[in-house]
Amino acid sequence: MVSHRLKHILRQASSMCVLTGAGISAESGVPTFRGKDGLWKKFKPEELANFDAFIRNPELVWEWYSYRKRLIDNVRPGAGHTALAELERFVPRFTLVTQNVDNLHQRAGSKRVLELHGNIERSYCIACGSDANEEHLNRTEGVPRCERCGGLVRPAVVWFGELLPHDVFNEAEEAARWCDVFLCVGTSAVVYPAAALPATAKHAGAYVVEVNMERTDISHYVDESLIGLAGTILPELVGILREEKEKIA
Ligand code: BJW
Ligand code: ZN
Repeated sequence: MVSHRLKHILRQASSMCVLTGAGISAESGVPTFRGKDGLWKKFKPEELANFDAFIRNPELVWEWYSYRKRLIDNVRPGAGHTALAELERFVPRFTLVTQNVDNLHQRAGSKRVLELHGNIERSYCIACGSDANEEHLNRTEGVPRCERCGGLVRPAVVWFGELLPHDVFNEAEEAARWCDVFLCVGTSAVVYPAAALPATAKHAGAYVVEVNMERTDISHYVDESLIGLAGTILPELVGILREEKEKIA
């Protein structure tokens, strides 16, 4: 249930920043990381999601990413992704920031997406830095090698202990600092520095709303926690703005 206060704030908002996490893609069938059915229940992040693990066992790491790439190829964006793509058209200054690597926001039609943790559909060579050709990659069994120099190719995602793309994070921080409303959707908000963005927004005076199936580490300081599915709540929020737009037109 969306409060009268939030409806009013949404209608007044001229700038909005949205941070998404794995929960928004869960309804499409992409597993989350934490929680009872999360990826980290079956797989160990220290064996799969850091650079040392990749150097130690690139076969294992690539097996895991190839499996996830195939899974993502076979799912569709959900109602939450579609709602955010529509929101981008309604709010004058709108910034979508995602921790997800699954490309589903873009596939749903979002034009500008700040990807904090990279994108599983891209890969690059750790020796010469050149981007890998995805077609070549998809034809390769096992560990892909660079077509230019023979170096090891890795997925273009951000692992633990690695820096986030500097310009992308700066832009996200700026948007958090300047927005009227900050929405935090489907993230456990435990992985930094992404998890600091809602606090940045709050300190700068934004109205911070979280959309999640359960309470999280940030629930104690947000202005509102909307507990439920992203695919149900986000279309409701967009509906409020659509109504407003139709009234004006
Ligand atoms: C729904 C729903 C539905 C479900 N509707 N909701 C100690 C303290 C503080 C920080 C650190 C520390 N030790 C180390 C650090 C730094 C570390 C960190 O934060 N670690 C913490 C875990 C402790 N961070 C880093 O290392 C980052 N880099 C960095 O800090 O650089 C500086 C540095 C350099 C050198 C040394 C130290 C620091 C990089 C972080 C990279 C994260 N990478 C991953 C993997 C990406 C690639 C891949 O996909 O394979 O990113 S980890 C994984 O977690 C992935 C996600 O983007 C990220 C966040 O997860 P997310 O999206 O929140 O998912 P879940 O599963 O956690 O939550 C899902 C939520 O959805 C739940 O709340 C559900 O309830 C909800 N939900 N269905 C609505 N339908
Ligand atoms: Zn190379």
